[in-house]
Amino acid sequence: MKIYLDGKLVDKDKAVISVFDHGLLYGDGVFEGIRSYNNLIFRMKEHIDRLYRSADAIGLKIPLTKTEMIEATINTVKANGLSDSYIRLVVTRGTGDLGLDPRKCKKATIFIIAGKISLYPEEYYKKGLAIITATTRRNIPQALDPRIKSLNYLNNILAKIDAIKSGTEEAIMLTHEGYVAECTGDNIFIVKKGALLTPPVSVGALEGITRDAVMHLAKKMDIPFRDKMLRMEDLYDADEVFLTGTAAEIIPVIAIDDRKIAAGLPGDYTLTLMKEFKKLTKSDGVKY
Ligand code: PXG
Repeated sequence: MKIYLDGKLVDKDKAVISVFDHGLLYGDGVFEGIRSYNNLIFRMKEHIDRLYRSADAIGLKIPLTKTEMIEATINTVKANGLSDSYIRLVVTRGTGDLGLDPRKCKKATIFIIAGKISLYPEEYYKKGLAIITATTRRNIPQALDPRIKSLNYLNNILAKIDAIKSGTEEAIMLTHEGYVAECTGDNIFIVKKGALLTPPVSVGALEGITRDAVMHLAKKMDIPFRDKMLRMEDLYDADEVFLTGTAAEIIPVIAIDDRKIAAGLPGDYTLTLMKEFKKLTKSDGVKY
């Protein structure tokens, strides 16, 4: 396996960074998770744009232009001979010392890993997922905006532990005011009376690229779509619920907190969107 590290492609066991890197010491950095299908990198530009937006939001200067970053990403996937892959792009504040001061980090560290990911076992895509509401609330935007895809994922990991403790795979995270925000690594949608609803990102959620792709598909398919502040009652009462994310793609949810959603089976809108999304990933993307 070849890893891109600060301008070079190196073997996996040579891809090492300093213990003084602030990405490791403080979670001070940003990242992206991108997928390629059939030698096509899905929504590459959107992911790179979000990476630079996240970096901007934490005052981190990425020492590559977007074009250079795209080139480095393509070279990394190619070097690993993968036609279907999961690409992890990471930019940290860089090597500093034992102190928060980001000025001690003279140059950002950049690494790119191209490997494989499968988040949920295949059976969940057919049968649907049972999830819970986490007791851990989502970070408030005024403290750490969930729109920033930072390396500081402890908020999400604590909610993931809530999910695991209750024997499920994923958890819904509410805002401090009790509105539905998103899941630990996925956005959430509901279908109600033939319309697709999802929380606005301003509530405190990541502006998911899969979420955006689903909104485009809904438009193309003439499915009414709105973003709306949602409460748990709206979810319990929904006709369908599904999650979206680069790793998960689109996955049906059939129960929340031990309550069945409608008949407790993946719904028609969800199944249709899953099919259309699969087509999109196979035909749309940056070729390599
Ligand atoms: N919310 C959060 C908090 C995420 O981390 C999403 C929503 C979905 O966004 P995209 O742009 O991917 O549609 C994410 C993304 C992993 C993994 O390793 C997690 C994500 C993406 C890729 C890999 O678990 N989450």
